[in-house]
Amino acid sequence: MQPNRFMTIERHILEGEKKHPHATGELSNLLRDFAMAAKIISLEVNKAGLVDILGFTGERNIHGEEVKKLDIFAHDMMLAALQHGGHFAVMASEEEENIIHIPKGMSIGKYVLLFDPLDGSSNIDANVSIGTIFSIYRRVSPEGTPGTLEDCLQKGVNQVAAGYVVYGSSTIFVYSTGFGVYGFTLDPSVGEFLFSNDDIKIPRKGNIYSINEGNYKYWHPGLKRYIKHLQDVDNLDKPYKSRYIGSMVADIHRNLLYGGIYIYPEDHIHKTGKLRLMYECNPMAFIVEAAGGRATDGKIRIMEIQPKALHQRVPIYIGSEDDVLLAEKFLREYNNL
Ligand code: AHM
Ligand code: MG
Repeated sequence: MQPNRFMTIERHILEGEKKHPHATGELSNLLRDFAMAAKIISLEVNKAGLVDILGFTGERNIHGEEVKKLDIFAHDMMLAALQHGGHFAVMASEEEENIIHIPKGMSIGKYVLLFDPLDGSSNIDANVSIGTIFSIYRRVSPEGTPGTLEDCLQKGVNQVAAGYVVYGSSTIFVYSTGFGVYGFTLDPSVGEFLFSNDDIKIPRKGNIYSINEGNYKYWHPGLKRYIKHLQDVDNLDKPYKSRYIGSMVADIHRNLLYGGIYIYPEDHIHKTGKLRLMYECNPMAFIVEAAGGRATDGKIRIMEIQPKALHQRVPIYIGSEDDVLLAEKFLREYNNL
């Protein structure tokens, strides 16, 4: 189906809600709050290069106001947009060590929010794509009480919604509640996210691999052989393309549309990988699986891993199903040689 060009994200969420007669509308409201936070972060990201031109000095701008680092700005904006709605019991962010309680005086809701406010932040100064990632769970602790760490440490399979925003050549918001994956592109002239990608499905097999190849010497033998296999014209009609932005959210978004595999492996330096289970791997796994893809740590489904700590890191192999399956096979066959 061709997306309706004048369907805003707000209308799309409302239409989706009508299909679920028992929906309370709460999830819809909080997704709308996200869209608002994303618009504000997007505006600020677009101004990033102007900081020097406008004479900002790092700590204070020309008005004597404190200049926040963009990832801290994004973190604060997410809290500002989402804390007040009464939807959440507790939150956690990649930028904060501990769980974030809802401030006193604000109502406490039944959902739990985990987010990475600005992923790929080393790319900001070079005008390269970055993103925001979020994940929503239902609380497990009793309603009406403050949320707990246990609410946050749920397996990815318990997510009720997840999504991301890529601030790239344009800003795109992608979300899923488990049934279909939908994309909305920000039209800056009207300040609205307009429906651009209906029911995104990842190709069953792609021809792109995304991995930091600079770490080759630290890799285990199975991964070395797998990547060599993808490059080897003796095994394939055509070698795979190598594409690595260094912003997970942008790399996975591209592979979601074109097909392929994204890997941040465990290796001799990164013993448990680099990326965070709760803020990066689970939400991206939820989206990619909802689009028909696969996400594992090389053996176990990402969303089946029982989290032990908020900032836990795990290896990740994510993307087109056949590509991830083949990577797992190489790990099984060659890692212990
Ligand atoms: P960040 O959360 O500090 O931005 O780090 C996460 C990022 C991912 O977006 C990206 O894929 C990865 O780190 C890149 O790491 P490396 O530079 O080791 O390849
Ligand atoms: Mg991150």
